[in-house]
Amino acid sequence: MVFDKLKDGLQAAITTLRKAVVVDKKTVREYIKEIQKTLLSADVNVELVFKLSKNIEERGFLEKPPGVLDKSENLIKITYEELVGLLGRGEKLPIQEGERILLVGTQGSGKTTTAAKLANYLKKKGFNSRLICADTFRPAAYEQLKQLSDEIHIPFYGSPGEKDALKIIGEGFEKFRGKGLTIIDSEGRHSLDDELMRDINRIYTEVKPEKTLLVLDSTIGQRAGEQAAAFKKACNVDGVILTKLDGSAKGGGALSACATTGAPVYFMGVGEHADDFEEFDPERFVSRLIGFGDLQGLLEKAKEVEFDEESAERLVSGKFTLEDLYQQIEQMKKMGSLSKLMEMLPFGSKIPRDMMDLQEEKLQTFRIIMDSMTEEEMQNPELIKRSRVERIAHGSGKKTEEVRELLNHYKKMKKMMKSFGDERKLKKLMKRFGGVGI
Ligand SMILES: Nc1nc2c(ncn2[C@@H]2O[C@H](COP(=O)(O)OP(=O)(O)OP(=O)(O)O)[C@@H](O)[C@H]2O)c(=O)[nH]1
Ligand SMILES: [Mg+2]
Repeated sequence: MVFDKLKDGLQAAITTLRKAVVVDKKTVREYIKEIQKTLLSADVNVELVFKLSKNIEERGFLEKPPGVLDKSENLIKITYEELVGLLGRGEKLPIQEGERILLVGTQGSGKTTTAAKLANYLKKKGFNSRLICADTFRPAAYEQLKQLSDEIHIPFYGSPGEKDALKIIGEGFEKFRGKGLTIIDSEGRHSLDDELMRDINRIYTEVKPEKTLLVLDSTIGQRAGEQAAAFKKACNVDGVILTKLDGSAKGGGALSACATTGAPVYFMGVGEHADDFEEFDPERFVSRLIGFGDLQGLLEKAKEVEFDEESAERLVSGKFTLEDLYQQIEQMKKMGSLSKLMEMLPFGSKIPRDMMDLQEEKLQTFRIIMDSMTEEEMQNPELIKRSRVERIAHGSGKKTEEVRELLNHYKKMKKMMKSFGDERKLKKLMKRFGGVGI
């Protein structure tokens, strides 16, 4: 798995912190020391590491934990925020059909592989990707990209033997007649020599690509920052794609150095295969490292839902009414798929699948049925016996079996809620995330 070491280090520090009986100065310092050690071993710049640990320490002591968070949870939240801060802003690269994307980078950084990965990724996003091999330096460049294009079924243009990259690019555009989205693979040389920069500058100036992306090998660690700065002089680098993060122990250094240089990392290569390619989102990334479920995704989703503390209290104490179920269905509509949301929660796996997979349509039916119930029935569903079932079915235009199905679902949910009652965590999480509609 990508970033195993970094992840293991951070999670070990967090586990130790969570196990501490008291969170005093000593515990906090030890926790921070562990975080420092982990970041330094991932090649994050020493100054950055010290700045980050100072921030965690100061905020950890100064800030009053918000809401229901305890001290150690607050420290984890602060660590999360500081790490995200270290890795940049996390904007998405805006790409449009018809654009030309030039890939640049030093030799072996992964340009050709990345060209294919990016084309494949964008194709899956619905773009008409095309590839052009404009590397006239490496003898086998044409064959390499052609083969990759064939594998992923992407139209390709190249001209083996042709020495003028600009000519090839022009012919490629002519062949594709400006249709689709074109990704151009360019030459790479050993180091940041003048010739490479001159060639890249020439291509950049003549082609005027809408996007220029720098492909950087993450195994060079924090030196990625220098490379980004050097390329920025030769062409207007819009962003960075970091490669080989799968095997790199120095990925943390490369990522943070790019952020410091102001070169946003948009994608990461995490293997040799065409699918080993991911969008880089600092918040999501750090959530994964810290391992607190997908914290960020959950926060985003729960943002739209207003928190109702009273209802959270009721749920965990087992007083779960049909009214609560109704509210939850309403909330779920706002939040999208329940199963997606539950996957993000630490205890999500404990929820039976059939409960998570309730169809949208079924929920709608349940809502209509509940609209035909009296207030008394909503608050006290145990009252609903046979004659009431018939009345409700008739009133809502639904079948009696459907009314019974709703009642069964309600009973199951109530039982489940009760079982969460001992789980102090649920209450806390619900408060923190704004009353997740289970
Ligand atoms: N493990 C791993 N290997 C990668 C990744 N990206 C590229 N590689 C490998 O790195 C090597 C170099 O990749 P290329 O795509 O040929 O690099 P390049 O920048 O085009 O090289 P030149 O054209 O010579 O400048 C190849 O063996 C790739 O398979 C990655 O994300 N993970
Ligand atoms: Mg290449």
